Amino acid sequence: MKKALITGITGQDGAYLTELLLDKGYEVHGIKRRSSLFNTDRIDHLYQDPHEDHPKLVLHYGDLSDSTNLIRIIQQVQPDEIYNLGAMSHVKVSFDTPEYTANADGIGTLRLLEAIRILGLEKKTRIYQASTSELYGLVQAVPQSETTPFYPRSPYAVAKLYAYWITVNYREAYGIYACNGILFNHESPLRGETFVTRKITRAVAKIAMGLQDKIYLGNLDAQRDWGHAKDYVEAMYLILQQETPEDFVIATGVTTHVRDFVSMAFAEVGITIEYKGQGVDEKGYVVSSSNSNFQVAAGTEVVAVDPKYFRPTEVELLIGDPTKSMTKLGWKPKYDLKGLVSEMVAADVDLFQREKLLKESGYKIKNQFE
Ligand code: NDP
Ligand code: GDR
Repeated sequence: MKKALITGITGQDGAYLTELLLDKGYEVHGIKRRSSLFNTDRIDHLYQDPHEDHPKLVLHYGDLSDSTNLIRIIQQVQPDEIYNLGAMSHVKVSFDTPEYTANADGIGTLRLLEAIRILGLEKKTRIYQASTSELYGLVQAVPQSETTPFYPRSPYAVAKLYAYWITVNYREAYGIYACNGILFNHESPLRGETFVTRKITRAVAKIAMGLQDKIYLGNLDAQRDWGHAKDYVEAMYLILQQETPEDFVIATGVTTHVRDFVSMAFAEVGITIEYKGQGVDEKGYVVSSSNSNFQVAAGTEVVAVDPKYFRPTEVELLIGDPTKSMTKLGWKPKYDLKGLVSEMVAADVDLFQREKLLKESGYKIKNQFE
């Protein structure tokens, strides 16, 4: 039985990858951070009582900023594969916490690679590094492929640039099976609530149900190549199963404006919106019509731009070229954007039904400190 160790197991990708590897018969070990609240929501359905004989999913406390902890866990687990998904992954937040981001996202990768060396596991343990389309940053050429030059535009992307190259360097210097997956944006109902897609689908559900009036967004002109996280974790697995270690772009090859994602999400609840703006200071979107299930009056402003969500330096256009992964890995996405948006909006509508029912029955959800 193969053993995998996943950093970032409590995140969106960690949850889908855990499910995939358990299905494939792996014993999965994950590193979770100590938190003052439970932080394992996304993997609770996969949880196994540690008192059982040979549980297939085992969680270890740890952090990418702590070498001693990483070395100890890797020594104990002796993994065949490490998936380094742990990161401070929010681009905008990285401008507020640049040093922490460099430590976790950049040096964290070095710590894992060094742990493999220190423990003499160069020939046993394969490692996947969660690299990102943010490396391309300021557009040099499109579509972006494995040979397109990088030009990172945020502390997050700069930290990930270090992680990318240290992974390549340890592969070349020490013969470690170490690979970068350069993944373009991928989303799902498990996506963190502050990334733009999930922020939009949650707001659309709440607005349609009368639980929220409006959503404030930043740059609506940005373009992203959005795929489904379920498809993308499959690619991570495939990258570590090849004969020789290489880096791969994982993308759909289709790009969409943030403003069009907004319209698509509203369309899922039967609301058509019209853009009234002439620029960031103008009015946002208003409803032009809505169906009978979700009543939002025509003319209501449901989307507005708030410059507080702008980034000091933005990545305007991402569109990936997945030719290499399609030909060498045989990878092909099963979801398209329409299916992804549909699934995300439906999941959020479901989520907020409960809140709506409570509100309708006059129940006020009280803050526990009131
Ligand atoms: P999430 O933000 O959902 O998850 C990040 C995970 O990293 C969480 O489990 C988080 O723990 C953990 N983490 C954060 N800081 C540390 C730390 N210091 N030590 C250990 N663990 C830490 O990200 P995704 O699942 O979306 O992404 C997975 C990886 O892929 C990330 O590295 C991201 O940068 C990268 N990536 C993501 C893309 C995407 O579109 N989703 C595209 C390309 C790359 P906690 O739950 O406690 O916060
Ligand atoms: P990104 O994802 O920065 O591409 O990084 P995000 O969803 O945060 O932003 C996508 C684009 O939407 C614009 N935008 C907004 N973004 C957020 N978060 N909130 C808003 O209100 C908003 N309004 C407009 C952004 O400016 C941006 O252009 C994600 C992360 O998962 C990274 O970890 C990963 O490496 C990359 O995808 C690939």
